[in-house]
Amino acid sequence: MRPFGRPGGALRSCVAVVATLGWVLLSGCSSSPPSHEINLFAWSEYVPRAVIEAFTQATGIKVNYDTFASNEEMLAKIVSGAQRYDVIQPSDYTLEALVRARRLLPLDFTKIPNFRNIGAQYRNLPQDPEQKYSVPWMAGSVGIVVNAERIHEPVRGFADVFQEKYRGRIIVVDDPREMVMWALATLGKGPNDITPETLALAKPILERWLPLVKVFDSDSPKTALLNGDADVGIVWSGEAALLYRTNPKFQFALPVEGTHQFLDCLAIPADAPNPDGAHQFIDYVLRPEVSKLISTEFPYTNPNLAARQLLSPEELHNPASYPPGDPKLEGARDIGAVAVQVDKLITDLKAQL
Ligand code: N2P
Repeated sequence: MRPFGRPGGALRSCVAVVATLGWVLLSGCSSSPPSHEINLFAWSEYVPRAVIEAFTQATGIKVNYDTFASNEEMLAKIVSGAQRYDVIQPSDYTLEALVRARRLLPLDFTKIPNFRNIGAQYRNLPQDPEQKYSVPWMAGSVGIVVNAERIHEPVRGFADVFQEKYRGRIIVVDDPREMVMWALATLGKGPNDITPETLALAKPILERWLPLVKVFDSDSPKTALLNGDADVGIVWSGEAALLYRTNPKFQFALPVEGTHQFLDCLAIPADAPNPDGAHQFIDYVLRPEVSKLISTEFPYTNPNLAARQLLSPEELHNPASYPPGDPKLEGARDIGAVAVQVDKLITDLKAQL
């Protein structure tokens, strides 16, 4: 959990990361691990331990799993070169930035036959239009969870969450890009409508909102709701699905102002020490029965349609995992150099808390 009011070092270093990403050399430096290991760098609360162990059982390849809690934290580490990874897990807009900066290895899809399980609507998206560098892991959205035993009025949108009466009862994911998108959504602006001008409009809104928040936590936002530290939250949809599964008093809604759909992917860095092991891992997690296990432990929207067929009716009817009506949501795109300003805005605002 990121403690309240203390922006992480990763956030600060993101400024440098985004500025340097474009010209960092591709050359690696440290010695390669033996080919029976891979280094995986993925979001926390996203890759089941049992899946990693079963992969090692099946292939003899050990997986060293490091976690991150934001795209910016991941980028900072990749660009620093402090550690070389074989498989990383960027979201859409960060995948796009990594492709542009030529930081990724083109995948050999002859080694990933299970890619056939991925639904057409999750392929060839703008961040990787020729589907050269990535395979989808999970999709999802960011929505509102309310503990309906403690909050009795409807909370339909971002503006409903950030009300004075909920001061000290709110948990949000600790993610600058997200927070800016929420504020802009209340002005009718889309997730990619981020410019210095729109940021200036978002600033007074966020100045009002952030002091109301009790907990900023991207790793496990469900926890504050489960333990009663918060009664309302803006969280990853998979976390909301876990809450709903625990107790349907945790109700989920897509914000009326609009939200985006994220697509988290697997990719191989250009300097990966063990690209062959990385391909084996990627193909393994796309097996329907393996992907089903991932969905069951972390119930996001599974882009693997063969795995979806293995899910139970309860899993498929969880409204946070599979929102009724399958709404078409826009994806987040790389916003280039403005990303630095997004991070700075939130870092500065949180420093005042
Ligand atoms: C998993 C977080 C989901 C990441 N713990 C949202 N892109």
